[in-house]
Amino acid sequence: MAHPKIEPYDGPAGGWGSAQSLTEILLREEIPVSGAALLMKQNKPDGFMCVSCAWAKPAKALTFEYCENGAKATAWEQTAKRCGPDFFAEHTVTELLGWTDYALEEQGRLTHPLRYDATSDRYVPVSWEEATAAIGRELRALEPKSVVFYASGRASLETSYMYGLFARMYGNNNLPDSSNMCHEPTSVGLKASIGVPVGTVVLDDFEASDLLMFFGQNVGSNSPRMLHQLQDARRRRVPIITFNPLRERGLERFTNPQSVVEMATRHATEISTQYHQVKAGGDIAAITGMCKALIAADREAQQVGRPRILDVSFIEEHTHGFEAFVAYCEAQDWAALEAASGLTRSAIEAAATVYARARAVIGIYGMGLTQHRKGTEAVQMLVNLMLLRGNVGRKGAGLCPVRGHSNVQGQRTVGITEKPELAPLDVLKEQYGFEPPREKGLNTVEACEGILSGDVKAFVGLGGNFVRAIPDTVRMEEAWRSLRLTVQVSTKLNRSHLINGGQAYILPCLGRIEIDNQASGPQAVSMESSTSCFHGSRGKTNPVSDGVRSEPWIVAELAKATLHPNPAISWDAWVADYGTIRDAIEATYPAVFKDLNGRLFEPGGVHKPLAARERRWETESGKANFVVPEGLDADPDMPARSAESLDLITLRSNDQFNTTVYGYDDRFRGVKGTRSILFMNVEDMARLGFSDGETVDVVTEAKDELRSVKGLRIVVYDIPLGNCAGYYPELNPLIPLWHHDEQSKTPAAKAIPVRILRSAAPIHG
Ligand SMILES: Nc1nc2c(c(=O)[nH]1)N[C@H]1C(S)=C(S)[C@@H](COP(=O)(O)OP(=O)(O)OC[C@H]3O[C@@H](n4cnc5c(=O)[nH]c(N)nc54)[C@H](O)[C@@H]3O)O[C@H]1N2
Ligand SMILES: Nc1nc2c(c(=O)[nH]1)N[C@H]1C(S)=C(S)[C@@H](COP(=O)(O)OP(=O)(O)OC[C@H]3O[C@@H](n4cnc5c(=O)[nH]c(N)nc54)[C@H](O)[C@@H]3O)O[C@H]1N2
Ligand SMILES: [Mo]
Repeated sequence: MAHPKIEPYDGPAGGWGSAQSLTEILLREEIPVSGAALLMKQNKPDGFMCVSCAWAKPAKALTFEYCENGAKATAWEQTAKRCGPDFFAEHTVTELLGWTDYALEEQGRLTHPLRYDATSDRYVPVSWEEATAAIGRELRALEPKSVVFYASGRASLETSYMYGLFARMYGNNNLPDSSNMCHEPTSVGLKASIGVPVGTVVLDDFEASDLLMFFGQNVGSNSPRMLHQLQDARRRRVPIITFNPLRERGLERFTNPQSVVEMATRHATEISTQYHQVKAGGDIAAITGMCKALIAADREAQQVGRPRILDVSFIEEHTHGFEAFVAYCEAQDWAALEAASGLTRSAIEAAATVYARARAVIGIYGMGLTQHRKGTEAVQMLVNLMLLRGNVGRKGAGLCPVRGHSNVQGQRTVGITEKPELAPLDVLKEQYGFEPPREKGLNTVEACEGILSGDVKAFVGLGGNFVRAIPDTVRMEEAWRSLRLTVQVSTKLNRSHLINGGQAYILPCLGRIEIDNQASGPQAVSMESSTSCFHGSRGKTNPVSDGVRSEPWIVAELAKATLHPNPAISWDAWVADYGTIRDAIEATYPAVFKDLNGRLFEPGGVHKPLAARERRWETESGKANFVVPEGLDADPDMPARSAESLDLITLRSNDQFNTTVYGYDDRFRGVKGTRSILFMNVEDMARLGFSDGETVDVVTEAKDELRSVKGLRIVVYDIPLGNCAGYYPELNPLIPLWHHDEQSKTPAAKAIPVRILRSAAPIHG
């Protein structure tokens, strides 16, 4: 690896930096020409849906409806490199464990089903028949409650529906998914507050909005196509207010790489009109302050006979809990709000002033809001702010959680959930004539607890890199080895394959970009975007190898090998024609998926009906609920913190998709050639006696065992006092498993109490 370089980057998001970074990856993956032609089909009606983020796909697509990172994801999946049996013959699993995440995936696409052979410590080729039969045998021998069926959020609606059904027919609701580590506070918080577990805005709302607010979402790296909506909004002089501890480039300025004029003139649009560097976990306090300011301004308006600030008729007709919420806000003291948010009263009031003037506001948020001990309360606090001025269920206004994986929201819609009440079990019972399990299943954190305690004995993963994505990686890796069976359906080699159970299988699958030929011809699949629109997707390139199979095929074979035959299901017929899976989905959810097959390629997608958009509140109170948080503290039950303690934020770079590391540069943050970084405030650094560029170790300040990551290089950075930041997944060993959102159990990856130690042994890389 080249020498790491740290130097501030002053280019905009998008722009020439983006064009160059994209060219580099196309060349590295050895697909410059076909890659470029392929990208023209990305996110278009009748094309394929990007395998990167879940951002909405417009009805009128741009010529290039993709972004730097979506294109990188396509290049990464469509690489010319292959990782077949020869590779595994050459390398033992023990050897591969010493490789980086980058090096593992960089071997290219997996081409053959593989079985772990303990004698040679290698993965060896196995036939599909043998693999599925052996897995079926093991699963039949196990107690169903001891098996976990994980899903990362990429698999299609069709695959996910079959997978959930398979788990339930097998006998459990142990269906954790990546959203348990991601937007679960959205599913829990929005459901309780406004009666829908998902965002309420659609793409058109952006055109009608006159204020956008961003809380903890890094648009420039993680959903760059959204920058077009932001640029349009700024052209209409719509203000954008951002709350983020870090000054993220995409939230500062953007040059549209698809605009010849902008590229030639190096013109950049300013994105945020106010940028508040809130402390990690300080959002509840910041938003409370805004609400307090609005309530005060409303009282004042009332006294002098000016128009009200609060939307009183909306509050009366549509909400519950208003008085208690007002009492809570008024009881808060500004000094405490300032301390907990890290913002000044005047900064918070400035945000409130702009909010009070706007007619239609969209509240956009991501992991900065959800991945906290009080993540669900933070989401609900944002809802409170929106309710004060009736900003839900109105054109141009609403909540916009930016979902992660391209079909993570859709998986939940078709039954991937550990919560039995969220799946239509009675319908499934009727439709397929079996008795679905009614007991609550395991979510991600509970599955980890089960693995630690030994109650969980087998793990099946539909995509993802579970062992790397979860908290407490070192402890979890150790416990993982005692699993009896691990099965990973995957496209590329990752660490979860190498921490194998007693019996371990890697089942390589087709990616969404590839043509999926079945008995009735080439198949389409479907997914759901962040804005609850269903889209069809057709593969365009030849399969990477004859050895791989489609995800629906693999799930069907596993089901057939495990379950008793059921006359109400022909897994083979489903695989022969995915349209019949969509018919089955429609039969299970008739209101949601009405005529899914007929409308699969409608430009702009098929909207899922959402009660809250029409101001129907499917909550316990029958109203939209104001929810009073328990307190301002983002981390309620940490022991007394030492003076050396900092809150660590784990982040994505601009060169990764979750645990998939595309490269070692984080252009926007000025880091080149390394991911072993600790961003620190210059004053904290001086106060604690460290210097810029020094190598340090980081330990978790936790009541139980010692957790540490060694050999991080300090980079002085513009970050609030008391906070520091570094990259996920390298820092996951620092997150205690118990350090999760109290309500949704989403690991709290954004404010981990840590201490920094002078490094015993410098390690670079
Ligand atoms: N290219 C690319 N695209 C992706 C992904 C990827 O890895 N790469 N991942 C996908 C997935 S699964 C997801 S979930 C999304 C994730 O996308 P994001 O939701 O953007 O997640 P993070 O990168 O973790 O960044 C969170 C942001 O929150 C800020 N932040 C941290 N703590 C706080 C806080 O306490 N308060 C506030 N207000 N802000 C805070 C951070 O500075 C950062 O800018 O992106 C998806 N899209
Ligand atoms: N510290 C910290 N931890 C975090 C986070 C954080 O911000 N900080 N973020 C959390 C979040 S938001 C998420 S969503 C999780 C992500 O957790 P996961 O979804 O489990 O992880 P990914 O890195 O997205 O999974 C990558 C792997 O998926 C496989 N894959 C890729 N495409 C396909 C496909 O089409 N089909 C199949 N079957 N497999 C495929 C490849 O083998 C690849 O190696 O991580 C969480 N962990
Ligand atoms: Mo995510």
